[in-house]
Amino acid sequence: MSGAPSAANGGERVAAVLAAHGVPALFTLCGGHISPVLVAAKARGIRVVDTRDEATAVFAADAVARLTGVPGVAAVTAGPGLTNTITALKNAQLAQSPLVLIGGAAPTALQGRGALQDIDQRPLVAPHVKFLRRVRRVADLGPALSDAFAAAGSGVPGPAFVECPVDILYDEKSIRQWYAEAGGKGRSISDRVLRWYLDRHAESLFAGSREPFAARAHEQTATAPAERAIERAASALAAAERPLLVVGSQALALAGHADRVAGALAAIGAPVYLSGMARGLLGREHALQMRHARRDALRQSDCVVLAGVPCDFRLDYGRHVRRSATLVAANRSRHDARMNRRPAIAAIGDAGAFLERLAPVLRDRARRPGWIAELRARDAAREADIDVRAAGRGEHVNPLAFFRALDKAASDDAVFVADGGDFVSTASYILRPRGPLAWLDPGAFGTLGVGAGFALGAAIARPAGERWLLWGDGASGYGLAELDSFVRHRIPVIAVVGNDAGWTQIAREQVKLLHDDVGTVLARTAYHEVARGFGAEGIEIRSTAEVEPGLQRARAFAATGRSVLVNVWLDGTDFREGSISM
Ligand SMILES: Cc1ncc(C[n+]2csc(CCOP(=O)(O)OP(=O)(O)O)c2C)c(N)n1
Ligand SMILES: [Mg+2]
Repeated sequence: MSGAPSAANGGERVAAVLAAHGVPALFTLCGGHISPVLVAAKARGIRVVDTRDEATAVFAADAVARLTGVPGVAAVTAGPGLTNTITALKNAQLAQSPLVLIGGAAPTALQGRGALQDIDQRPLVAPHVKFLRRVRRVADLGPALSDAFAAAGSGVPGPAFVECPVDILYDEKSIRQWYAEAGGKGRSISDRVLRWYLDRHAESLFAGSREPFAARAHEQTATAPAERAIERAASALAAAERPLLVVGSQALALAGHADRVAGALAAIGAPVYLSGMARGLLGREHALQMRHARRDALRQSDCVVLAGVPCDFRLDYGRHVRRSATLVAANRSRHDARMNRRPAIAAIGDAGAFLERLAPVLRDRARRPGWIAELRARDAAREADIDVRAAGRGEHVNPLAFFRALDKAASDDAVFVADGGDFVSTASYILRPRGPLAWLDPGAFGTLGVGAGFALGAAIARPAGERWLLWGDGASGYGLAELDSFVRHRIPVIAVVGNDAGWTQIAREQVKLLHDDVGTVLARTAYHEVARGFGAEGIEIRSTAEVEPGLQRARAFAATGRSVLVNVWLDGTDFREGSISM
């Protein structure tokens, strides 16, 4: 708990609640409506990270939330500041990532009267958040923000929005003076009525704001599924010949429990596929972790546990799981647990807590060495196949060979951020995240443009360690201007642009089906020179021989606190042939 003097202005009240929750940074792009929030946050020692696009600020808050389990926070100005966040808000909602968005708004007395940047923000934001509060009194600001934190992190996590009109953020004296001036000095009856009205209005804005105010912090908690469901799941796994676990992002919603969830998986002993934020949970290598041919394994398995994974397009709407298999779904969301396919056992509650509870009940009864060996052999065969493909040489750089080299070069504390099409899908098969919470991708919304914001968020959540921002050349266009933010904030990021001069993931199918590449072609742009313009380092890699030295130079720059962009000219590959997501 952290207090604030009772006369605290609105901005200070907001900052006090952020401080009480241990918020490490406030991501923003400035605007007159939110200035008091930024100034008060800085005064409280909260790092203010200003970006070049409001979407970046929200993506960064999303990444902080995913890596720490505590809602990330962004503040944006009224109107266009807020409209620019919508894609990032939706992405966080679909990824079930808890964040708090603070939005400015026109002065309360002028809303709906044509004030600057004044729009009705509720209908715009409401579909994308799980909590929305339009604050109208200074005294309500602190409680509204505390409630936003509580809502964002509880149940199925997601974004929360608090609208803070500018006239409740400044101090009472300034606002009263402002309203007095707005009332003018006219002597007519209507002038006097206006002044009376504005005086009453100011009175209501500040009502109760002289009472003592203390910021409330909300603890993140999670509900574990019912004991009965855990016991039934344990019995089903113990009876299975080919048990299989698929663990997804939601199992890591309590980021601080990552090691405990990893320990539970090791103790359960069944083979595991990790997806989304759960990638890397078992480290770079683990005897139980399989990386390839998930579909085949799912089709073979007679008991599948989906821990925090819905049956959406990534599991072919549930069709990857055999009809006769016993399906166990552990999920905070009742809807997600049942989507497209009714599980035999629905364990409603935190998926990580489910695994933690399952391990001691199951003990070692689901360890099947023969089945594990079969899957291991298939994994090894796929790795050997990748090696063969990685050995192929063309004019420029083979993407598979590139990621094999990057996997060797990156440090043990590296965090990888994936933003793009085929280039990053290839990365997801080859790069091995080093440990828990060391891989960030957009999630179910498949949003291009998350990368720069995610890298900023990762830098705040994990100040030590390398940050690799893997960009398709198409995707890089959304975030290149943030190299400016990396440089200004002295946040070293190693950005890698997979330059195949095109939106290849789309071109691949479009050309095959429609025989035209219209709209999918880019140039071999000199992205590394763009980076230099922003004050970062730039490295160009055009051939295989340049890959290893180029990566080592990039790491050396980052180690001295500099950001660097590595522009890699890619050759075509058929590695992603046939993969299409709808
Ligand atoms: C915001 C957004 N716009 C468009 C798409 C559709 N889309 C998916 S992958 C892709 C191509 C990405 O190109 P690039 O980043 O260069 O990666 P590549 O496939 O070429 O490796 C596009 C346009 C999307 N997912 N998100
Ligand atoms: Mg591309």
